[in-house]
Amino acid sequence: MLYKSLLAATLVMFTPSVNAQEKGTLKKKPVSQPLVKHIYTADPSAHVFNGRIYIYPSHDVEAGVKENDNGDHFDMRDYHILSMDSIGGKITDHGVALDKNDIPWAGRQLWAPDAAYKNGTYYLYFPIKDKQDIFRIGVATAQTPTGPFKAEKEPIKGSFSIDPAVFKDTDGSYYMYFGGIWGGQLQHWNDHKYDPAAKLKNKNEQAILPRVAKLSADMKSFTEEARNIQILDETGKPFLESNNDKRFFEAAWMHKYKGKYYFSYSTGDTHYICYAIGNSPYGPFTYKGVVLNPVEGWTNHHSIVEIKEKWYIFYHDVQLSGKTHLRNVKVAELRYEADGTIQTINPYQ
Ligand code: FUB
Repeated sequence: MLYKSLLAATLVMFTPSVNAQEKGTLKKKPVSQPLVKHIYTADPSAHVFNGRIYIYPSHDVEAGVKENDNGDHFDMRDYHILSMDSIGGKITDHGVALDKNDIPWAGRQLWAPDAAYKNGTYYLYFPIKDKQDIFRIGVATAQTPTGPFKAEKEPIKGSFSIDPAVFKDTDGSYYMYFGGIWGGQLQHWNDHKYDPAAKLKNKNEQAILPRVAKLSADMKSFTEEARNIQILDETGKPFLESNNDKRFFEAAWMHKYKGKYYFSYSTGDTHYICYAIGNSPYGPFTYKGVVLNPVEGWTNHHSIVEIKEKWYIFYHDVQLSGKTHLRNVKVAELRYEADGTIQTINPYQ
């Protein structure tokens, strides 16, 4: 607690190293600057609670782990929550909100989190590998949006893989969207069972689908077995693995705009944030286009949120470090066309 209150002071901005633009590792001029520079942050899930903007990011660190396709080099150990009054306002780092050593079932790699609020309690949802090295999704609670959060003794029953995104529908129901292929292990989950021998799909097979489950009233369990989310092309066909510039890879997010459900996600190895629109929180969703073009760094991950009648995308790149596992969160305005489609954002000019 003492550590937390000491860190809760408003930030003194300083750069951890010479930034990537100065080093020449950023190829083009970015449209947005890193929101904080004193720590590396990624995968920002933004929410407005009591009129203040809170960002729940991953906290990237240099763990000295060799880079591989499993993402072992993303070896994060805790979360820091950031907040600000308004876009462009002063940012506060609220210190350590949850440490992996305080999660009873945790193994390694604390990846992209999300948060929700219900009836006086804040819920932090997080993926981490368990002691058997299998990704599960956990939940921790606090009485304030910045914690400190207390983790439940076990992961959410029926949860697996990574990147939880919790959406509150206008009828008060909450849904969790999740999943990520490659290092996120989604390819190992078939019929709710983990198959260590399962492989990624071949180019001509149907792409692996993200998952959704409705949350129970206590926000700590699912009311149902996770369902597949269908993402269809404009002719109604599901994507094949070869459609890797449009198929789901990781980083699910859901938002609602003018009564429609917008499911957005990263295409991973082709680095786009795409979106698809549907009429139900369960889908099916029809692919509509690109929200955010590729950023510098391998991963692309985002959240979309309405703040004071404007819409924003929170995302990350590697402007500060030039290294794929040491990212920095950013924000840019997101605009819709009159027909409800989203204008594609170019992160560089
Ligand atoms: O931060 C670790 C992983 O990288 C996230 O879980 C993925 O979405 C990607 O951003």
